[in-house]
Amino acid sequence: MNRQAIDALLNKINDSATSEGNPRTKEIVNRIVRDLFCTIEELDVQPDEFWTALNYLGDAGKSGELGLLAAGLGFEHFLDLRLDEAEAKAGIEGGTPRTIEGPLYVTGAPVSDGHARLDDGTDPGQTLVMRGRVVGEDGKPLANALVEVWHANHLGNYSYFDKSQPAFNLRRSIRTDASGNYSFRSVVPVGYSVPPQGQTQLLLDQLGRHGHRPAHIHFFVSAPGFRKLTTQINIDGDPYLWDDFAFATRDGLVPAVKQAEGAQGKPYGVEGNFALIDFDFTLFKERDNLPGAEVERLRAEA
Ligand code: MBD
Ligand code: FE
Repeated sequence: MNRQAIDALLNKINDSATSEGNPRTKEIVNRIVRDLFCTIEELDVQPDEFWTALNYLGDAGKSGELGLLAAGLGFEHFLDLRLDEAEAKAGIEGGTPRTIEGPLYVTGAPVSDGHARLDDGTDPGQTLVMRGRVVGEDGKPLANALVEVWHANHLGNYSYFDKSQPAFNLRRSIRTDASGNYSFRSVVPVGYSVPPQGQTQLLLDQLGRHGHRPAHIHFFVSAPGFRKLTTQINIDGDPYLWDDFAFATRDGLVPAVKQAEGAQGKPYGVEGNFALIDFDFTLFKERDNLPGAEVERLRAEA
């Protein structure tokens, strides 16, 4: 089919609107339909291939894997890079890099002042203490900033989605103290892998790709008047550190994991050997003329 014939059909479809609708939605959907028509034409996509794809998306939706798919196909990282670019244009550069939220955050985790313990003592992973400060771009500590943290257990599974774990296991919100300090005690996580029998893995197989993430810990860091930071740190040494199926590893997000022991653990109620990570988060002041850093998306609520 030639380009004019495709354009004629697209015009017919677009012109079938009888009310204004939502102009933004119209613009985006019309564009996507045009791009897909062109893909079908240029790649000679057959009807059975088209219906397979449509049913695939339906199945991925039914099994709750669309968020996983968005991460695995690189969309979520792409949105990060676009926000980075908008910030760079507004003069925001440096500081703690952002990286993707992923689909496994749950709202409503318990809030603690200064310090929290995330695990319930049953996880066989190595004890971990992570600590640091939340500072502004001027390096001044931010008291009362909120550090929301969530990560997987020793099997790479997240509470709430993994019903075998207690509510809010390995999920907490910590308010920084007067000096901008936060700390938490937990266990060293293990990398996540997409469900091996799920829709995401099905597509990854077709693409010749794996569905593994390196071990990581997620954060939202926020304070009034500052741009919300969505980020993660990675556990150094993980075989998938720079081979993340969601493309989220970034320079500046791989802190040293120190081995600590004895009196060092005392402030955190830890005895014996443990892993210690020191990490500061830098927040930038909110500015006009810049897309918000707070992303609205449907999130699980426990
Ligand atoms: C995760 O834990 C995650 O962080 C992402 C981005 C996708 C799937 C699982
Ligand atoms: Fe994760």
